[in-house]
Amino acid sequence: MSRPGPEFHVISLFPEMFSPASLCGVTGKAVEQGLVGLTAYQLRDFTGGSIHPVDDSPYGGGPGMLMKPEPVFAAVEQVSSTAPPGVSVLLTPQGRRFGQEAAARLADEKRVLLFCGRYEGVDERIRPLFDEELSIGDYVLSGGELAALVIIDAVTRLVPGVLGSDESTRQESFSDGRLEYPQYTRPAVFRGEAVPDVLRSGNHAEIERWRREQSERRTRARRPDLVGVDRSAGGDRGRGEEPGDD
Ligand code: 6GU
Repeated sequence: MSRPGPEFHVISLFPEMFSPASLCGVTGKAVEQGLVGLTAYQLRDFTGGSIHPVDDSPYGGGPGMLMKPEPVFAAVEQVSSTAPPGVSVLLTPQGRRFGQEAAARLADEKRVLLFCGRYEGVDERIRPLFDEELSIGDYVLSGGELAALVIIDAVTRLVPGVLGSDESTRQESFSDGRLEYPQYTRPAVFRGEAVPDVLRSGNHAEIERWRREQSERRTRARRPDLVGVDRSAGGDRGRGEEPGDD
């Protein structure tokens, strides 16, 4: 029987960066239980000899080094030919922004190949090798490795059986485009701050109504882009009081 989630195949100059994902936390457990696969390959192993470099200077001049096409083609072609069919992704700050929707889409694949760009970029001729290009946000990382780890984590959480049923229900709340409501545990009063009475009332209908309203309010204040409201109306930097908070 095939596994419920994808096989991740990552090609990188730093494959050792992926060991923690195989060993720790939610992704580690998913790998251990065979719910997803995770294999990291050293790009240098595809150069056909130790003296062959993986990078070179750009034609036309300019700063930095680029990843050469030959080892990238060799690696992607070999991994694709042995792994089940699926999608291949180039990780680059120029890619489309990765989000929960892309995570859900990748979770349905049998195989996800992630190629981690390094140096100042890649030779343009490698782009057509990939089905898509993804970025995790508008900032520059030193390489695609951390982006690959983010994607592996977000996708793995969506694979059936990876999370307990409580946690998967909670996860779904981000998929409906709302931020989570405020939560509290004991003590009932901490440094003078009390837990809202409604949460201790035992009235489940009221609790649910309060949570929905808080969720809505918080989303409008912090992420107006998620509710289709003009961003400039906000000004909250992510941990201030929501308007109307008491
Ligand atoms: Cl996928 N790669 C790099 N180098 N930087 C990034 C990124 C990817 N996503 C956001 N910044």
